Amino acid sequence: MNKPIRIAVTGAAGQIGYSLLFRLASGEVFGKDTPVILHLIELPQAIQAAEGVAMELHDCAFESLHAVEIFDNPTAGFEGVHWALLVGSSPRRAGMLRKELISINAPIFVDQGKALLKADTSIRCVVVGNPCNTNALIALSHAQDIPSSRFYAMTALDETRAKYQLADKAGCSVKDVRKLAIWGNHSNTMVPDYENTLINGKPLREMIQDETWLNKTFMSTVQERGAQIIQARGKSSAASAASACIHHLKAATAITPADDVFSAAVLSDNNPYDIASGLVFSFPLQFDHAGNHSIYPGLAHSSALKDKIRHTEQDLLNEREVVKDFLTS
Ligand code: NAX
Repeated sequence: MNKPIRIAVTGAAGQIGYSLLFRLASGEVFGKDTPVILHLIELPQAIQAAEGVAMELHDCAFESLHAVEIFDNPTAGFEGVHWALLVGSSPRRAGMLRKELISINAPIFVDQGKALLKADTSIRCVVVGNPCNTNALIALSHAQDIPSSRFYAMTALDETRAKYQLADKAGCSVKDVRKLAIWGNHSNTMVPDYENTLINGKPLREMIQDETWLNKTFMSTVQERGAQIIQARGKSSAASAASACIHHLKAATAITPADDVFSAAVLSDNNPYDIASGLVFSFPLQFDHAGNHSIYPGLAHSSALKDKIRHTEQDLLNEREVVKDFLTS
């Protein structure tokens, strides 16, 4: 047996938590020989629901699930953890502006950033709770002893949404779609980069020549997918978001193939694409054997796509302005 791995999940009794925890417990990510200890972190009023989730986790009798511990605060909940998955956040209510949502969530991520200092020295953190890029920026700014390169905001769901659309249009398998980068904010300004995507190792445009579909239908389908799902299901994406989080963990713990990239939002300092510093911005990444990432360099863009990337950069600059009082200098 390997050494146990402790994984904290905030918002453990929420929709995404309900899909994510079972897949973490199953051994799917870290292997069946790695015991998993889950830290379920919830608000005090949702602890009873978290206890119900814990019962169900035990009832699955997963061989790799070593223990489930429940916490009503991040300071105790993050103690000794190797991965922190920050899923919980305050939801957007009817009539609430995005700016208000950002301000309500900011203090949560100040506290969680500070609490992460209790984690294992190897801690890596994935922020899922929205607005995830800006929440990650706040958390990393308050966890200054932890290298900022260990913080990601999740854009893997945007990547898998885009991958499916392109595979469906090209009539190929999703595994044939490679080098699909997601740029910027996990909001409807995010840019799925079809210009650099490969299908079966060839430029995508050799397979898909329908420019109107690419520029309009594809782009808006991916950017608006979250809203479409809410409209159809009456609830936001949950199983697909949990699946994307699993996908992120697998990608971040394996060497990225040379002909592929994996997208996640990371601190933009010293990036090779002239994006402003001090943002948590989604880039195409490659991971090495030690779990360190580098931003994949040298991708070229048309002026139309460059404009879209500038627009999502501005979106993040605006969000940063809203939370400037919650950032450490
Ligand atoms: P739910 O409302 O079902 O669950 C959220 C849970 O978080 C609740 O149980 C709540 O009690 C808990 N919570 C709230 N504040 C907390 C805190 N300070 N500490 C611990 N727990 C806390 O939401 P769910 O559908 O699970 O979505 C969670 C977050 O993921 C939302 O912010 C949502 O917008 C975001 N998403 C992010 C995605 C991404 O790709 N990055 C996609 C899916 C999703 O929209």
